[in-house]
Amino acid sequence: VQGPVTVTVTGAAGQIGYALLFRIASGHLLGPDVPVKLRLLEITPALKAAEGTAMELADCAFPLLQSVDISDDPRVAFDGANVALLVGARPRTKGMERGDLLEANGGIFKPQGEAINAVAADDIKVLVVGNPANTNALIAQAHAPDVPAERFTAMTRLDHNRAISQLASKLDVPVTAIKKLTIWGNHSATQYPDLYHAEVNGKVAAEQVDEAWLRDTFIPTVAKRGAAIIEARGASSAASAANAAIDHVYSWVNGTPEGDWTSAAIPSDGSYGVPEGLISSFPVTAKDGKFQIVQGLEIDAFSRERIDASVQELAEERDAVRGLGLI
Ligand code: NAX
Repeated sequence: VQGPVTVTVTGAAGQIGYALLFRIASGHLLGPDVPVKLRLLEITPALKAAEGTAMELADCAFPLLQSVDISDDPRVAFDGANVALLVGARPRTKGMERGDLLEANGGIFKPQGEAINAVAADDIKVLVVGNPANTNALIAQAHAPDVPAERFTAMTRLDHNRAISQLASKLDVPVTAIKKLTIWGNHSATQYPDLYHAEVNGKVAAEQVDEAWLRDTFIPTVAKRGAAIIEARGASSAASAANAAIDHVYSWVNGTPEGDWTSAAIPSDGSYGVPEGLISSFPVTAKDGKFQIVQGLEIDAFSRERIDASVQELAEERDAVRGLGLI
């Protein structure tokens, strides 16, 4: 039997936090045999709400949940953390320029990176959910020089799951028929969901749909799904985002199945022409607690153009945070 794993969740009193914590505590993040200690990080005004959530967690009497601690101090919340889910972020408000958004998030992810560097466990794995996720991950990573760079990742698993669901519905097949889907690039409207390497019942997905649907319906539907959810619910994706965060960490820790891969934004090693160090989404497998970029895929001109555009946006975000002195 494995010892307890300490999981820190930031933005714990937010709507994703509310959907996430109960699934972590019930064993879905790490596995049904792994005890969990939860650490919740919130800003001071939200501590009371976090305490309310902790009361509900207690009321579930989850067999795997050993403790819940709440703090507004990153040095306390990340102490001994094995897994950190960085969900809390500064949203873009009306009239906010990109520079202001990046700066506000720098004020969150810089001290969190420093705290992770100082007090987290040696095997810390970080998933950034809070937007702009890829660049927030880059900021946190830059302030944690003692943590191996590849432990900082950002979430594109929700986009991945959305793409699988859209394709399955179009072809009227179960989601389990779809393998090797890839989201490339940034978690933003420029992301590229790739059907040229994806398989449906073992056959190339792009060959089973017409190109106009792929280009004019599928890609924009996946990329703009977040906005469609806001339009319908009056609030942004929460349970599906929490589910994707669970999937990302579960794959990272427990591995991806043979004959399939998933999507995650991880530091580039230069593969597929993505500049080294950018935290960009790739096709990845996971084994022994490590993500690896799937190698050797041929990239056609259609895909190349879209991957390059999204990667270009990531490079611009990196240059902007560099210009602001955040990395
Ligand atoms: P909420 O506004 O409901 O919750 C955010 C919480 O973070 C709040 O409780 C706030 O007090 C807390 N917070 C703010 N600053 C903090 C800090 N410095 N330390 C600790 N906590 C802090 O947002 P929610 O709907 O939960 O979304 C959270 C983030 O996920 C947003 O940035 C959102 O854009 C992002 N998303 C990312 C997705 C992805 O696929 N990567 C999809 C879903 C979601 O939109």
